[in-house]
Amino acid sequence: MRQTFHGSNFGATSSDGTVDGMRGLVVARSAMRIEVWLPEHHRIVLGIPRGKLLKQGERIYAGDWVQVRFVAPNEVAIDAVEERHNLLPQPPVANVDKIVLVMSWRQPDFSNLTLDGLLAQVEFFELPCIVVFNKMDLVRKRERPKSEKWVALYERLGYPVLLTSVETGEGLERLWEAMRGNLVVLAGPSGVGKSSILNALIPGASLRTDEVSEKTGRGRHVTTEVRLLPNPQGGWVADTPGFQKVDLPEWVAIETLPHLYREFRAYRCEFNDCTHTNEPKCGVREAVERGEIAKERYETYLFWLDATRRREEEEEPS
Ligand SMILES: Nc1nc2c(ncn2[C@@H]2O[C@H](COP(=O)(O)OP(=O)(O)OP(=O)(O)O)[C@@H](O)[C@H]2O)c(=O)[nH]1
Ligand SMILES: [Zn+2]
Repeated sequence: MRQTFHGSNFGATSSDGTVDGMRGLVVARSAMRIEVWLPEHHRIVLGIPRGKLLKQGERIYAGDWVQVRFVAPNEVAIDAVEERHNLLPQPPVANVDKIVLVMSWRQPDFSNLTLDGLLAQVEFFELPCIVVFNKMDLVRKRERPKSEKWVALYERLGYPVLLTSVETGEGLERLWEAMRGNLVVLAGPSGVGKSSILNALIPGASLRTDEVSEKTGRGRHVTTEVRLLPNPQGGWVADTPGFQKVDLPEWVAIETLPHLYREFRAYRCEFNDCTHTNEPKCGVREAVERGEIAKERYETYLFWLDATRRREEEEEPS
């Protein structure tokens, strides 16, 4: 976790010798309410943003580190928001350290197309990520070689892969190890076991996919509350899944997609804006032909490229 402070006089000593600033982590955020964890006090208090902060249009999200001071025994004023190093949208979570991308072998069946789409989103945010293949108890003996082939493919790309089963407990110790001391967001398609994993780590926890409607000063808003749950092993886990849409979202532009397949970046093409489809002297296509880039990856790339192109055409005003 980041230990430095940017552009602030955090911790400045005032004339009476007391320390002004204190750091807090926003662990719950809804339209109506902000809860702040104070590491120095080992407790969670209510956070009230200072009027100046709101006037400046400063937004506050779960995962934000804020500078606070007590105004009541269980209440702090939020004076400033520290610079965040990333912000995941929908629902917003700031300063995410790691994405745990969960897939299953069966129920639902493993889809490398879905996984590659999710990995592209992870790359877009430049987030560290681990890939979890859950429900390993459902892999039949004769399916093992096939599953091992996929594991090897993603490991070759540099993504750490863990094989787990919430049913048998296989691989969970290693997963907890990987989630320790971070702000982790679980992502993955519906039904793969994200909620079961969270519940195995934090008994009683469940992943919230519901939206709550809240009354604010400006009328009713539909917002999703985001809460960070304390990982008993250290760190935090968001109680809402990341990348809820398995489709590539609209912020992935057609020019961006080639950069989101990490192994493509090592190759040079004749054209800087090469889409790696039918351009001459395409380094990526040559690498596919030589077997250096897996054809399974290139195929999903073509699928997502086509899907992105069609979406952009639909969006264009006619
Ligand atoms: N056999 C087996 N079943 C599992 C495993 N993990 C989860 N399940 C089951 O799979 C089903 C879906 O699990 P959830 O944890 O709800 O999946 P999810 O990813 O949170 O799904 P959404 O909430 O729809 O996003 C449940 O019936 C779980 O009991 C596993 O490792 N093995
Ligand atoms: Zn190319």
